[in-house]
Amino acid sequence: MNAMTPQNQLSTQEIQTLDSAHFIHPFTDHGDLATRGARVITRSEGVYVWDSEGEKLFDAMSGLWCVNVGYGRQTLAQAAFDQMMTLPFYNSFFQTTNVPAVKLATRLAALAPKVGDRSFEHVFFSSSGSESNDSNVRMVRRYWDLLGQPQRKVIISRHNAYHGSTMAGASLGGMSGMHAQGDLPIPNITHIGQPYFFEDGKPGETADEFGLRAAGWLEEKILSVGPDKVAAFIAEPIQGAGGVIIPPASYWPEIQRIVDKYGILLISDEVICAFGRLGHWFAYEKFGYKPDLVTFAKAVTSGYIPLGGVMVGNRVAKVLIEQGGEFNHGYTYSGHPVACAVALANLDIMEAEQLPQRVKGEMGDYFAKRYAELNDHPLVTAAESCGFVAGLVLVKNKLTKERFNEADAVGMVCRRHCFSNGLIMRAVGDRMIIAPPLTLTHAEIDELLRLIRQALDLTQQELHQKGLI
Ligand code: PXG
Repeated sequence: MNAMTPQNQLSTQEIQTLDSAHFIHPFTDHGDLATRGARVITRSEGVYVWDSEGEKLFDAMSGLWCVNVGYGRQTLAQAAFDQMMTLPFYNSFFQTTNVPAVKLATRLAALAPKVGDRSFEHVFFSSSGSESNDSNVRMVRRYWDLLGQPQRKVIISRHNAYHGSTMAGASLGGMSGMHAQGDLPIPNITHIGQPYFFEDGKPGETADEFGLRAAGWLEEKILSVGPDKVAAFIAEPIQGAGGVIIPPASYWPEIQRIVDKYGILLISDEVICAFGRLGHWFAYEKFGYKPDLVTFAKAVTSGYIPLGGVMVGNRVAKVLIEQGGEFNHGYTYSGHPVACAVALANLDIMEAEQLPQRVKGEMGDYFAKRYAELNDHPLVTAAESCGFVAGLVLVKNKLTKERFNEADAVGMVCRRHCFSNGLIMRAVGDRMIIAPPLTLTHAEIDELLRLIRQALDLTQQELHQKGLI
C-alpha cells in the first residue's frame, strides 16, 4: 500500500527510507530498524494515534508517559500560538524574567503540598527530565559545599532506576545496558537494589517485610560509604521505565526514617508520577514522604512541548538563595515562555477536569478493578496498578511462577501482538506495562482491557505453537 499522509505527501516507504538515511533515533538498533522500517505516526485525537497506513492505535502509553490530558487539545495549541506572537523567547539569565515562567513557578509552588516542615516555594526550569536531574546533582553538591561539608558528594540511587540519558542522568539511573556504554556511572554515584517484591521477595516473606528489608539496603549503603560522605538519595516513587515497579507500602516510610536519621537529602524523581498519574499533583503526597527536591517534566505540558524542572524545597532553597550568591548553572531555555504558557494551559485543563481527583476517585477504582481481572489470564501474574500506571508479569507457569528465559523475548512477542491489533503497550523484559491518558472514560477502560486480553490470547497461542508453554 502506498498511503499518502496529508502533511507531506510522501509515501510510508519514502519516509522510512529518509528516516533510515538521516534520523538517529534514541535507544535504537539502526541495522534492525532499517530492515523493518519505522512505524510513522502521523496524527492523534483523544487516546488514539494513527500511523501513515491509516492504522488506529489505542495509545495506552500516553506517548511516552506524557500526554496526560490526551491528544488534540486546542487550548494548548492556542496558548503556544498566542505566546509565540507575543514573546516567543527571551532568556532569564541577566536579571530578566517573563510572565509565563513567573506564573508557572507560582502555580507549581501552590500545587506542591507541604509535608511536615517541607514546603516548595521555588522552581528551577529546564527542558527535560534528564537536564533536571543534572541540575539536581549540581544543586545537591552546591548545597553541601555551602554548608561547609564538601566531602558529601555521593548520591545513592537504585538498580533498574531511570533518571535520564545525559551523563549524570544515565549515571543516576541504574540501567546496566546504559552503564556498559561510555564508562558510566560517573564518580560518586552508587546504587542499591530495587523494591521488586515479585523478583526479590523471599519465600514466606510478606510484601511489607520485604519493603522494610529493601529500604534497609539504603542504610547499609550509607554505612558502607560513610554517612558523612553521602549527599542524597534519589528515587522514582514508582519505577516507570524499569517496568512499573510498585514498592510495598512499608518501603517509603522506612526510606524517610533512614534519610532523616543521616540528614541526607531526598530527591523524588516524579518525571512520570507527577501531575495526576497517581491521583495527586505530586506523587510524594501519595506515599507520604518528604522530599527536598522533586524532578518533573513530561506531563507538566502533557508532552505538547518540552519542559522540565525541579521543585526546590525550602531546606535547599534557603541555603542556595540566602547563602549561595550566584549559582553558576542554567540553560538557554530555563523558563522558556512558550513552554511555560503551554504548561499553564495544561494545568488549567487538569484543574477544570479534575484529572488527579478522577484518578484518585471512582475512575481510578474502576481502572484498578478491571486491570486486576487480568490476573485470571493463564499467562499473567502480579497484574497490579497504582493510579493510572499498571504492570503485569508474563509467566510460563502461573502456579509455580516460573518465568520465561530472556531469549524467549516474551515481552516483545506480546508487544508485537498489541501493535498489530491496535494497542500500544510497552514491554520491559517479561513485564507488560501501561500508563494511559488520565481522561479515560469507562467505555475506553473497557476497550483497553479488551485489547490487552486479545493481545495476551494471541501471545499465548504463539508461545504454545513455539512449544514454549
Ligand atoms: N526521570 C524519569 C523518572 C523518567 O521516567 C527521565 C527522568 C528523563 O526524562 P527526559 O525528558 O530527559 O527523557 C525519565 C524519562 C521508557 C522511557 O522506555 C522512559 C523515559 C524516557 C524514555 C523512555 O519507558 N522516561
